[in-house]
Order: sequence, then structure tokens, then C-alpha cells
Amino acid sequence: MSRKFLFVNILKNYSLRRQNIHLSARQYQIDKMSGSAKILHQNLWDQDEELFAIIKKEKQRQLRGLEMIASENFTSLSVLQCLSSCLHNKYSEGMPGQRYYGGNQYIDEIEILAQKRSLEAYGLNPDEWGVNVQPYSGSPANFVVYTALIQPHDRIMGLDLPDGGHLTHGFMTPNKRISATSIFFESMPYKVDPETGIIDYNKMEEMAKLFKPKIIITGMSCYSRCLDYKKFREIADQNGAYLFSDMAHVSGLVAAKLIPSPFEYSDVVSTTTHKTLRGPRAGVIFYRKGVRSVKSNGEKVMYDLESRINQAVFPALQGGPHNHAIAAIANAMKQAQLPEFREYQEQVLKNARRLCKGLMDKGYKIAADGTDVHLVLVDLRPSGITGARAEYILEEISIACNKNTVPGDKSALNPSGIRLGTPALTTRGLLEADIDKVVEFIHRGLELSKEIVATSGPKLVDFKTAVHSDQFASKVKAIRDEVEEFSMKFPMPGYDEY
Ligand code: DSN
Repeated sequence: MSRKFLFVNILKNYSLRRQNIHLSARQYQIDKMSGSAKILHQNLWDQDEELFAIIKKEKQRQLRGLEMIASENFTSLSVLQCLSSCLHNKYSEGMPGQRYYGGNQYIDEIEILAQKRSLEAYGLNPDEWGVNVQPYSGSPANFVVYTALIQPHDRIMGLDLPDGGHLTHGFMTPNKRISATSIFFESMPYKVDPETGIIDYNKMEEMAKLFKPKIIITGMSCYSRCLDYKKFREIADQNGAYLFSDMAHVSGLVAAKLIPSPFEYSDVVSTTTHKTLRGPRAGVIFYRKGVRSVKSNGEKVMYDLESRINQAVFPALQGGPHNHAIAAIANAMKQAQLPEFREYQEQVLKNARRLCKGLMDKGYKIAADGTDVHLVLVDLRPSGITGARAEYILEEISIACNKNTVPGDKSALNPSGIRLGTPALTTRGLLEADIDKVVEFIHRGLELSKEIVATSGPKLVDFKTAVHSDQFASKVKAIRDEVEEFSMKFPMPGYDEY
């Protein structure tokens, strides 16, 4: 045994002994406590077996299945550690240095670090951009932006939800204002061309001239092509509107500089931090600082968004910031600057392209005829399966995805497509050859669903019953077993059991 090896072993033993002494001292203290104090120090698995058993089942579901919901991902161990840290205990309303409570010196440090890293992750100059890292998630972040920028009943214009937009971009139906963003503001959507599935920028330009929105929103939940931010900016300028980009779905790809960035053309950019960015479930808002425009007489018009955004977060809409999530944002924004993160995002795109090609080779119609990003929208109308049936059968074979409207769909309640994404699978280490296997599984599931449709009644409930009938249950199980065996080969970051 070499002397170096011996020395390392002695050190290891020493540190283990110290750890054990520390643990047994802690155990001794706990044993001496009264019952009411004791429960505070017990592990979840000792203290609440019923709940822990459910959490373990969810972990198994995540491990055994193929997660293809385009907005989901598996965050890192270090982010999970931030989320379950002591930071959860602290109240800290206000901004760093201006809190309503004492004891915030370390919370301030963490929030300032999260701000700095968020700007760095997108290569932003702090003289030109500021950031608020307190929003609880994407929807509250977007409502903050409207609250800060415009008055109730002012006009907003975003991509329609059935065309791939988001609820918080002003969604309403002919009969009902669904999102609060259409209840408190007047919204008119722009749409994709139903033939090509691409945003119809010319039509949007015409409509904006008539509607005169105060905010034009870019961003999507289900649109597989890059956005033309320059064109959006031109249309916003024609109408004196703010350009607000919600980059939630693609913020990881933007940080990795693999797709066009909204920052060059936008006044405000929001994002969630848990999708392609792979951080905690939280939201962030970036806003412009400095000169907004120069008048014909040379007078500079300055942005005044910083205090408006910060005050819209607190006190207008939120209370105490979630400091554990803010620490996790700091950690995720550090990771987003690493070469490994760029490699990951490159693989997300390669996998999405392979998924798209594989499905097209099998004859499936893909909306917008391809993908530039992390997701693929499959138009199932030519295949004769509804989105709901496809989602159901795939879930039954342990592939998670969601039914989705496709361009030209008449009813948002009965959508004709499914949305498939590659961020979570890529986190687990799947490469292109593995995606080929995933395509096979999806195809087998969808083929089986056609067989089932041919014998079941017309309603979704009939289809679901048939899936579990003697005729089909064993076929479904056979594919599910294969999917789960395949999936279990790929590791997942986080804790082993939960
Ligand atoms: N729920 C997210 C999605 O699936 O796209 C957006 O908030």
C-alpha cells in the first residue's frame, strides 16, 4: 500500500468517525427530547410513512417512464438541495438592502448572487438590463409584467393558446374570459397560418394596426419554430407598444446560444426556470434600463421599468420571496454558464430533430413541418387518432406527453395532436440512437390505439374501458414492460428513493 493511499485512508476514517460522533450526539439530544419536540427532528420516512410511500411511488413513476412533457425536466441534485435548505424559513419582503424584516444579510447575498448570475447567463450588461428573481413561477411573473407596464383594460396581443401560445398571454374563448390576463386586460390574439403552422406575421401586423395594443407578447408553449423577434419589434414600434418576450420554454436554449435570443429586441423578458433551463420551479423577469428612445429634438427618453417591475412583484402581487427557490435559481444560473450545459442543450436539439425525423419517417404529420427547438407537435388527424386517445394510450405504456391543439383545430376541448419534448429524456442521458427506440415505442402505442379504436365505442370513456379489457390489457402491458425496462437503464439526478 502506497504512503499516499494510506494517508488518504486515515483521513477518510477520521472524517467518518467525526461524522458518526456528530450523528450519535445529535441522536442523543433527540432521544432526550419530549414527544412534541421530537417530531421536529424526525426524518420524513419515520414521521409520515403514509406520505413518504406516495412520494416514493411518484419517484418510481418518474424513473420507470419516459418523460416527454415538453415543459418538464429533472433538476439537479444541487438545486434540490437548495430547495430543501434552511432558506425556506426566512421572510424577506422587499429588495436586497431594503427589507421589511431583520436578519436578511445572507438572504440579500443570495438574492444579489442570483441576480448577477441571471444577467451573466444571458450575457446582459447590468447598465442595460436589470432582473427580478422573486416571481414564484411563470404565470405570476407574466401578471407582474402586465401590472407594471399597463393599466387595467389596456390592450395586449399574444399568440392564441390553441395556436401554441400560453394562457397568460391573454387567453379567452368566444364565450368566456378564461385567463386573468383577459379578465383584467383587453386581449386580441394573433395566430399561425393554418396551412403552414407558422406565425402569420403579416396578418398580425395588420391586426395590430387596428387593435393598437400597448404590449405585444412573444413566446409560446407549443410552437416548434424560432421566433422572428426583429419582426415583432417592428410591429411593436409601429404601435408604440412594449415588446414583452416570455421565453419560458426555450430559456435553456437561449442561455446556450443555440437559438435566437429575445433580448436584442425586447423591453421585458420573462422566464420560468424549471423547463429547458433545468432549475427550480420559479420565475424571473428581466427588464431594460437606460435610454428607451431619443426624440427628434435629441432629448433622451429613459426606461422607468425597474421600480415598476419591482413594485408590481411586491407589494402589488406577491408577499415573501421563496428564498430557497432564489438560491436554487442562483445555482441553476451558474450551471447554465458551463460548457456541460451547452452540450446538454445541443443534445436536446439533436434528440428533438431525431424524434421529428423518426416520426416523419413513420408517416406522421408534424405541425410546422419540423422543429428548431426542444419539442415536436404531432398532428394526428391523418392518423385517425384523437389527441386525448393518444395521450391516454401513451400514458398506459409509461410515456408521458400531453394532448394539444394543432393549427386549424376547430375545438380546443378535443385537440387533434400531441406535444412531445426531449429536455427530460436528454437529462437522463438518452442520445439519438435511444430516441429511435422511443419513436418505435410511440409508434407501437399509437398503432395499438388504432386497433382499439376500431373495436371500442365512439366515446373516450369507451376507449379507456377497451384499453383495460381482456382483449387489449396484455398487449398494453407487454409494451409498457419494455418501455419501463428501457427507461430504468437511464439514471436520474436527485435523491435515490425520493
Ligand atoms: N404548463 C406549461 C407547459 O406545459 O407548457 C406552461 O406553463
